[in-house]
Amino acid sequence: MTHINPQTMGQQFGRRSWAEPWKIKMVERLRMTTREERERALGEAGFNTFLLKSDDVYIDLLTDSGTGAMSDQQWAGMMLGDEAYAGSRNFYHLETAIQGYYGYKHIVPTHQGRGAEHLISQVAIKKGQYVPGNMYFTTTRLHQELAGGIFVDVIIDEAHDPENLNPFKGNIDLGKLETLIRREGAGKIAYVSLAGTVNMAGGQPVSMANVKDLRALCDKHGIKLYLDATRMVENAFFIQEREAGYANQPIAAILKEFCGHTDGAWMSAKKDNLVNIGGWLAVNERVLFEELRNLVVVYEGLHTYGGLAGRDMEAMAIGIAESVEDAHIRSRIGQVRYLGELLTDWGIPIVQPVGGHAIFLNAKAFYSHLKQIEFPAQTLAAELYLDSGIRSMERGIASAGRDAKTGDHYYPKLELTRLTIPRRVYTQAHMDVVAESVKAIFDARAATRGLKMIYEPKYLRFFQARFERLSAK
Ligand code: P71
Repeated sequence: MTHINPQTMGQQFGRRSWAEPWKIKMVERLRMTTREERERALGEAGFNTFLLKSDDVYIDLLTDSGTGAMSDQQWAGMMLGDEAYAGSRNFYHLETAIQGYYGYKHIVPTHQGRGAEHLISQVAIKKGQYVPGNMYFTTTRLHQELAGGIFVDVIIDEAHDPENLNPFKGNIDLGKLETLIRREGAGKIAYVSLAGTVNMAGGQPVSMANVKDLRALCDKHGIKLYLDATRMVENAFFIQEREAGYANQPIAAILKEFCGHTDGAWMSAKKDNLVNIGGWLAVNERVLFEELRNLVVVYEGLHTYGGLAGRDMEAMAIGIAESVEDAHIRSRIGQVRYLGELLTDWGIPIVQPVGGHAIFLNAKAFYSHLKQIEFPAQTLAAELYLDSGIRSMERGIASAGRDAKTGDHYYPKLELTRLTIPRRVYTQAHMDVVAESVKAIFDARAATRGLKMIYEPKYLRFFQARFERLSAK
């Protein structure tokens, strides 16, 4: 060793360090694998990280969905499950938590986010209506389309540019939305579908100013505004950090104010709400609620459990309260940001600014020698797994699917590989291992070959598609 200049994480970036507002009570062993074992596992999985067995994975960054660690309080809550078929007391705790923290009036529990998406899409979309939104999310758009809706992306152009530093890249372009309303007429718009920290754009937030303007525009035309609240607490953090007037407001207050500008929300509680399973729908309008409450019994379960056990609802109610604590959200996003700062410093192309839940590697820039149809983001996920057993997720051409009318692939501008950080699970040392592995495959990128798809399922193809490595040219 020639030179040692040890620095803490904070010192490396010229600031004081933060640390997690919790300590660890229980640990889960991880299995380490050899390169040969990983070659075999990836081959069997058809180069698709969704098809790997989790026992073959070392650090699992596939998703932050349902992969978080619950607190001792939440585990204690699990023991308080009231497993009555009807009227479980845990449902009323959950209802009170959602009403208190998100501010909506009527609550319908669902087994997870897509259960809620299904219900709201079936009830609020008439065949042939448009559903404008701030970039698509796979399950959200599919449910809107299955209900006969036509999704229209009205996010600001900057969102499609991985290098653009706009602090609120999740914003809706009001001009684009107004053009659609003028062209088609307000009656042809089912509702505006707004998501907090836009997943597919890199976890990019929506500003309070944008939701206020949207509210005014929707009111002018008599259009409803519904929110995908899945990562809305993370969105509130960015408002606190970046938007004038919010620096001294608690996260809980910002969250409630934001939701107050919308007519209702659907939720995958597996993210912000710190549970392993669960979701909900919440609306203010009584008539709509009655319809949703009627439909939930067809697809999910009775309206006081929606496909969940009583204990799951209790854990969710407690998780909601924990999720809006400022110290929690600061350390959660701080960890994501730490990984982002390392990679940025090393010149590795990632989506900027770093968003709330993940680092998105810009696979197009990473493997600039690959064509998009050679699946650069899928290739990157495969190489990262082979190097170190880290599992990531493709968010590019495979995820985008095909145009239902023409049958052609969608060619999304963003071709990304997502390193998604579970909440309260991994340490800073894990982040260092991840960063070094990304650098190793970046340094070896010139020799990397792409993939071809050899099996393609009809719906949400990325989950089960299989690939093969292209032979050397
Ligand atoms: C994520 C997921 C889970 C997922 C879903 C589909 C493909 C791959 C992974 C789920 C979301 C989400 C947003 C913004 C609704 C859902 C569906 N995300 N809205 O990012 O991010 O919720 O999974 O509970 O059904 O890995 P659900």
